[in-house]
Amino acid sequence: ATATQRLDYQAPAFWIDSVELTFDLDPAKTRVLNKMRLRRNPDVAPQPLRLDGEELNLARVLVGGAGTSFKIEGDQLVLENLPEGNEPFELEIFTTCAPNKNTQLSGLYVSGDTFFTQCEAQGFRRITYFLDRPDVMASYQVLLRADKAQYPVLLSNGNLVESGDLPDGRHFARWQDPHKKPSYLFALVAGKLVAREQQITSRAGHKHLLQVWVRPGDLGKTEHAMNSLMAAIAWDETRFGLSLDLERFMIVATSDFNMGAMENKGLNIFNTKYVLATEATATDADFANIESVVGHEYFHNWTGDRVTCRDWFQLSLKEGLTVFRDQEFSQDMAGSPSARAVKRIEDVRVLRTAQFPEDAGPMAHPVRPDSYVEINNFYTVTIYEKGAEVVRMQHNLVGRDGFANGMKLYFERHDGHAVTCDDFVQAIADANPASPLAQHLGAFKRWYSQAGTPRVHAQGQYDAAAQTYTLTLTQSCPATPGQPDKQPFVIPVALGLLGQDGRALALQLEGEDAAAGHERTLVLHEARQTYTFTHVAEAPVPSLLRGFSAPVILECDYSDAELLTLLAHDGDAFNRWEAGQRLALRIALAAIASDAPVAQAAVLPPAFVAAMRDVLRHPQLDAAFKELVLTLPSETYLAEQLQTVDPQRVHEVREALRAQLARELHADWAWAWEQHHASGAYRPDAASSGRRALAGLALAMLCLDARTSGDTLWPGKTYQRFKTAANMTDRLAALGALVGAGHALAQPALERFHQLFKDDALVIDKWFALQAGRVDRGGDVLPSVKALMKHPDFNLKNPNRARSLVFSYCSANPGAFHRSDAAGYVFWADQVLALDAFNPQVAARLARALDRWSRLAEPWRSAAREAIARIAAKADLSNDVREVVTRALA
Ligand code: B3K
Ligand code: ZN
Repeated sequence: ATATQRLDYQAPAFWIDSVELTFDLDPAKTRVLNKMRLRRNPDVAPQPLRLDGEELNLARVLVGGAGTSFKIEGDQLVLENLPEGNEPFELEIFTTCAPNKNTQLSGLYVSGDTFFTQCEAQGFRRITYFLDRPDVMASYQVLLRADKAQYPVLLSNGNLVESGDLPDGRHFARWQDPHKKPSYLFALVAGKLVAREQQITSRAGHKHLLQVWVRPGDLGKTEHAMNSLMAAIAWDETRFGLSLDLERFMIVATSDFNMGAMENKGLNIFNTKYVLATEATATDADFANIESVVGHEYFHNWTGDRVTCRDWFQLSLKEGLTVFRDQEFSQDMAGSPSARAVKRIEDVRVLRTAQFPEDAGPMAHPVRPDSYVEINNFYTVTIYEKGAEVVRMQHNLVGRDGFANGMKLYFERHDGHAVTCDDFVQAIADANPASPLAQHLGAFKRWYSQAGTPRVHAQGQYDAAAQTYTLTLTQSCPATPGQPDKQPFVIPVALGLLGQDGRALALQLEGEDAAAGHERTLVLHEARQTYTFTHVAEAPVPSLLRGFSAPVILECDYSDAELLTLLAHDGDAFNRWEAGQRLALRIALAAIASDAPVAQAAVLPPAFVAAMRDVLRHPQLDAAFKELVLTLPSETYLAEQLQTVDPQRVHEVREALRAQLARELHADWAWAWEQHHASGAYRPDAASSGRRALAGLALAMLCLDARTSGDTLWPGKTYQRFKTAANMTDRLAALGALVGAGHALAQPALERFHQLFKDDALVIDKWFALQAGRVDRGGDVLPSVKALMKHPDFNLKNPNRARSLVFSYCSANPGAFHRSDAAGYVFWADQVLALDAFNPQVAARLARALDRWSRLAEPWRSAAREAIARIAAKADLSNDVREVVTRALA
């Protein structure tokens, strides 16, 4: 397979103005008639028409109603004898495909007894021959025909214009999309589905019909998704003045889906995981995810659908922007400043534990990549989460109103077009000509072109005589594949200064007439810059990169005392949390590096334990925030700080520190549980879910401590809680506490849980995931994962199930996965190969689990390399997996 290069972009030689698609739906053989109106692109030299098509059976091609000659070259249909000149002409193509054989879940496929499509990025070519590229935007009219009893519901994009019965028990529905769109936004659904419906009137005064379509038994689980959709619609109107542009907006849920959800115009298709929820079956995290994914896909209606990407290298144009929008939405929904900060911390945690490693590994790529072999491999945390950070920096550099104006200009300029990341930044800058963004535009755009996580080093110097504080910031960025040298980035550093007693100091820079508030943002744009603050009456503690104002690694030589001051007093909640994480990191890294046995090396000093107790017992802090502070940095995050990683040492050190926190704060955990566990009526709001999160952590710690103390009271209470819990969050927390502590009650609880929920696939996913993700004790997780692979409920072909068991073990449980006998890696390679035989996209995700192999210590390093090489040695790998393992071994 050859790589596609960004700089090779060429405008299409033809435009497709309109498409009429007719489907005769049949699982084994669906017939597709594709009638297009095309014309030559006058800006491009005359050339043959090359249409993409994959796994299609071609029956007939007509130009202007008459037969024509054609060639098949690889995956393209080539037409040379087309009318000359710029007049539109009609092209008809008849093909068939086999949806029931489509195990890749890309294109038209069957899930249960229902037809679904997934066309992004290049699935439309698996439905019909087409110019399957995002810059070809056409008007779509779709006629669906199918057996009425088996497929009573027939859906596609846009408005239903006609429907009725046909002979032989068949029926039809005709849909018309009022908006032009690229082929990746096409969708159809056909099957036995029911809808929750809602009529709304927008702020703009228009009426809309909202529908959430699910299998008949699931209707009772759609309320939260519908509420989230209504909230998202209202939010986009208020925050950005963007209204729903369709009479009807539909969400459909399927249990077979490669990812989370898809923003097809007017017909979003969702993984059931991000639609279905009741308090009995879904956790607080599920409720929050549903809100954010429903929001995300809805927000795409403007950022993605109305303005789309010129080519797939511009993917972050829609994804980074839309993640930024969904993160802002979730923060606004969370409400209080503290709840917003909790959401921000959670988002940063994802960035740092998933994107930073990606940016430091073999798959590192810029937010706007330069080349790819398989575009599906580039739906990454870099494109999404780092892309969102790059948008957030723009937002912060021009201010909230400035950004709103920038968005307005972006839509004025580009509505209805397929554009580039440059076009976006240009619009934000042009709407804010006096902003630091406009001032440093060229350099700022390096965030799009340079991969790697920049490091910012901060050095402070206090001059008591002069009452000045001088802060020197230097930046650097490590080499990444294909990019040995980097130019300086534009890095907004939001900061404040704290006095020794923790109060915020006024900030006045040299040359300024007066102090300007207690927080400001420095814009670091050179390799090294120095800032002098004046009228500083005492040696300050700097609070830097507040709110995580840029996606960088901040190095600052804080003393423990300074970090304790920040943890106790910082007015910025993010940095308050960060100070605690830095302290824990420091302790853990020293213990990991030490030659002493874990039991002696991994010890939390009394000051740290006391600080944790103060946070836990703090009268003002929110429970959700406490839960985040009291959670130690993950094994993955710890490993990222090391040059050479002994994953077992990392695991053991973290477990030892956790056990100490469980032991020494025993009375405090018991207090926290008593204070927070009482559950009234279930509500998934930020405050109540924060209380449940803290109570859950307390229970886990109390059970963990019981493991060594021999206490039977708390495990007994936990089992009781598990049995009587009124909602899934509490029930799963109790189950997780028993399983995590390896308590004897875990087994009966797991059996009972399965028995209770055996008919609910999403809950059974949790049951698998909990067991695959549990704390490893002496290598006991892998044997149980292998046993679970043989469980009658396990099915590798269902992506959710594969993720719940195989990914939870290989990608989310480093202590269990990195076995010194290499058995984890052997298992991984087997599963990648097994998945690749029928679903390359999912296989390639799993193939990423060993991205960071070259940092492992021996014997893990060699064993990992061997496992990757075994995959690479397979002759008939998919392009997807081939690209991942080739990069890993490069
Ligand atoms: N745009 C889709 C992702 C498509 C993934 C294709 N492999 C979902 C989203 O980001 O909203
Ligand atoms: Zn998206």
